[in-house]
Amino acid sequence: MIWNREYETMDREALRELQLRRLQSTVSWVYERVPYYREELDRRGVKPRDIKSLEDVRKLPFTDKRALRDTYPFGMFAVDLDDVVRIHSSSGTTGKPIVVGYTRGDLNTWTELTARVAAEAGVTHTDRAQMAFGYGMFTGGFGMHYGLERIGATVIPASAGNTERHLMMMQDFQTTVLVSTPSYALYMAEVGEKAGVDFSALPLRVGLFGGEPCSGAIRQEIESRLHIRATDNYGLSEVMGPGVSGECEADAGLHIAEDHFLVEIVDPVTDEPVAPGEEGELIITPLTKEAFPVLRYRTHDLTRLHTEKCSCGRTLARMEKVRKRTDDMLIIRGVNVFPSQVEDVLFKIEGIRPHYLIVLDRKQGLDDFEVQIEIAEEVFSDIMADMVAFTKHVSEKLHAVLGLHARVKLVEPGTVERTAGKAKRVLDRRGEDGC
Ligand code: DLL
Repeated sequence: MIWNREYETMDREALRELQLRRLQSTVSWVYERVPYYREELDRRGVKPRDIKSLEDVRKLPFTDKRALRDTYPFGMFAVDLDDVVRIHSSSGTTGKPIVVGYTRGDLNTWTELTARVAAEAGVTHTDRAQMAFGYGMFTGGFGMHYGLERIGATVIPASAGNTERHLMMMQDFQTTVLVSTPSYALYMAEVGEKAGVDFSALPLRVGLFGGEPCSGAIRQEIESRLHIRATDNYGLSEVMGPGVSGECEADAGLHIAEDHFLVEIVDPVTDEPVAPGEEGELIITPLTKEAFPVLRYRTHDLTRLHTEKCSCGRTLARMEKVRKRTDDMLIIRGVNVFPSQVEDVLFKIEGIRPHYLIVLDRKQGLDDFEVQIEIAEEVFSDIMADMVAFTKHVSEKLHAVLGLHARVKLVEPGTVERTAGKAKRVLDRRGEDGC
C-alpha cells in the first residue's frame, strides 16, 4: 500500500521544486536560529538567498558528529526548549551522546514517515506488530511505534530483550509483524527453535528490520527460519531516526522520503559528488525539521542511488542497502578490510552459522587477526584432522578475498554474544595497552 500517494508518486520535476523551496526555508531557518550555522555560512560568505537551485546545496557546509558533540547537549537546537516535546540521543560508543530534539510538528512528520516505511513493507491496519526495539533514548522504539499506530496496526510494545516473553506473546497474541534489528530476529529464531516453537505454524509474516546492516545471507536465514518476509528500513538519529527510507514490496532498494530529505552521494575522500549510480557516502539534509535541522549531515554510510521509477509505482529515489560505513573500515596489516567482506565470505561456506566475531590484537608490534565462527552441529567432527581442514578452508577463502591471513577459530554454538540491539562484529583491542 502507498501511504501518501501524493508525495510518494510525485512527478520528479515537481519533487525537485518542492525540495528547493524546502531547502531555502531550512537554510533561512538555521541561519536565523542556530549560531553554529550562521557562523559557518558567514565564514563562507553564503547567505540564505544564495540558494537558488538544488545544486547550490554544495555551497553549504557539511555537518559531522563532532560539531554536534561540541554543542552538547542543546547547542544545535533551532527552537526554544519550551517548544521541544521530546528528546532522544544517538547510540554513541564513547563519551557524550548526541542529543536530538523534536517539536510537536517534527513528531507528526516522523510518525508520517515511519507509517510510510511500515506501509512500504506491506503492513496494514489488520496487522499485530510486536516491537522489539527498546523504548528509550534510542529512536527505534518510539519512532516505529507511532507510525505503526497511525497505520492502525495493533502495536504490542514489548520493547527490547526478554526473548522468552517475546516468544510467548508472539504465540499468544498471534503477532503478524516483528519490529527489531535483524540480529535480534535471528536470535529470536534460535531461542524459539530450542524451545520448540514452530514458526511455520504462526501467523507471523513480515519483519520490519533496521538499525544495522543486514546481508543477503542473514536475510535469507531469517526468512527461512521465521517463515516471514524480511524488509529493511534505514535511518539515523541525527536526521530523525527510522523513517528516512524503507524497502517496498518490489524488493528493489529502500525508498527515501525525498520530500523531507535531500540526499547526495559524495566521494568520502574528495567530497565531490560521484557519478549517478556510483557508490559513495550518503549525505542528508533534512528539509522540514524544526527543532534539530542539520545541513549536509555526513552519515558515513556507503550506498548507491537509483532514481528510475520503481515497479511499485513510487517515484521516490531508492538507496541500496547499507552494508559498509566509511568508519567501520579496519586497517589490518596495512590492508583495508570491511567487516561486511568477511561476512560475505563466511556465509557462502556451508556449515557456518551466522554468528561471528572479528578479534584484533597487537602482538609484538604486529596486527593479530582472528575470526571466531560458530559452526553447525553437522559440521562438528571428533576427528581433529577434519576440523583442521575446515579451518584451513575458511582461512583460504578469506585470504582469496582480503589478501590477508586470518586465524580462524571455531567456537561452540552460542559463544558469540547475542544482543537485543545492534550486533557487535568487531573487537578491536589494538592500542588498548598503548601499543
Ligand atoms: O539506528 C535509527 C533506526 C532505528 C533505523 C530503527 C531503523 C530502525 P542510530 O542509532 O542513530 O539510529 O544509528 C544510525 O545505524 O548511520 C547506519 O550506520 C546504521 N543503520 C541504521 N539503519 C540501518 C539499515 C538508528 N537499515 C546508524 N542498514 C546509521 C544498515 C543501518 N545500517
